[in-house]
Amino acid sequence: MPASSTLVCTSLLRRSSATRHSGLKMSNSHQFSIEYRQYLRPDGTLSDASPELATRLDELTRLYQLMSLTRTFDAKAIALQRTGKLGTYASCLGHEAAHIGMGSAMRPEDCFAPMYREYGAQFARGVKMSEVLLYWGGDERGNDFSVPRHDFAWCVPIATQCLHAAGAALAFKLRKEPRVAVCVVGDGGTSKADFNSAVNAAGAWQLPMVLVIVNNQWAISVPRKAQTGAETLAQKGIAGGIRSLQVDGNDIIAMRAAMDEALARARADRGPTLIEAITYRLSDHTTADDARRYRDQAEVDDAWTREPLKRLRVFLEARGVWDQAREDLWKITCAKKVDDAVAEYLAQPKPELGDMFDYLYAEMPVELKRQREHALRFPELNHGH
Ligand SMILES: Cc1ncc(C[n+]2csc(CCOP(=O)(O)OP(=O)(O)O)c2C)c(N)n1
Ligand SMILES: [Mg+2]
Repeated sequence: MPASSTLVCTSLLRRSSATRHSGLKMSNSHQFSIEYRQYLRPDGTLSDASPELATRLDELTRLYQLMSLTRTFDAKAIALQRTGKLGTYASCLGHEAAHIGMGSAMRPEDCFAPMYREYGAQFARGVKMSEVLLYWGGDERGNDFSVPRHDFAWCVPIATQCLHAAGAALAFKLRKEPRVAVCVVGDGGTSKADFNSAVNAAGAWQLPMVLVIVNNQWAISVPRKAQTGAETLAQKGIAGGIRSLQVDGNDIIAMRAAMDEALARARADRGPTLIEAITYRLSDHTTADDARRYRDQAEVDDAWTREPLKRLRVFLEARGVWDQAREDLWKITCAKKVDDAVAEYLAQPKPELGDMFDYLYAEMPVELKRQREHALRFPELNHGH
């Protein structure tokens, strides 16, 4: 990675001057730099010294198509929720580059530990759109992805997936398998002990792990600034001895290149990486939220000027590999793929009512047995999605 292609931000936290502490031995341990990478600017132009990926127009077109498909899926999922066909749904609007940069860089044998809105990463890995819909429709079988079988299920308890990923990475290391565990956590999630424990484990054992913080500026209604006194979220990795950097999470080229590099290092047993992907949650937190109650529309409008799809489209059009006709055709393809997924989801037979009791305990506790019998006495509960 050419150093000239990066903007280097330096955070210097100095201890008070040595002269005022004469007699005390001072150390310089608080000095560090956080690198920030952006190649594809919001206006679709490319900075100098961009990585080789910027010349791979076929691959970038494929990534654009996947980002666009994910956005079509997202809009449809919200419409399904609004019309009573999904229970609730966490939108990924605005996160497409961060998510697809992650998922597309991974090898099938790597292991992904998602939270709850990284569909783009999962689609890149083969998870089906109908499986995502099934899960948000309240059916846990959606979590049992047909591919990849070894990825973790969605993890709503904030940041716990970081520990799962650290465990998987430790297993890969002990077995000497050239595989990497990738976990994703939100800006809010970095305030949790689970995240910090995972950072500690990854640093102490130099695990083959990539931790991606998707900093979308909000944890439901809590803004990034209220989450932590730390100037960057990336620096939380430095405390654990992990190579850490910031990336423009709306720049697919920077995101993917940073992932490629981090995965290659981890695979070669050269240690973990923490990537803080800076993006913005353009949607409500979930369909159960109304973000207008706590954030200004002006902030959202401003964030739209940096969103990830438009800049990539402008970039591809400027190189003659994309145009309005291709866009129109692709939109039709996306609508068809999403409609097919919705049909597949709606056609799924419901699980048996007893299933929600049956797989928790080897021996069912008496109270649960009683509840199960009670529920089965009302079979009408078992109708319809
Ligand atoms: C342990 C735990 N505490 C609280 C919650 C409720 N909760 C759900 S999402 C969320 C905010 C997460 O914000 P962030 O980590 O920034 O991720 P984002 O939703 O923005 O992607 C919270 C507090 C939870 N799911 N789990
Ligand atoms: Mg967040």
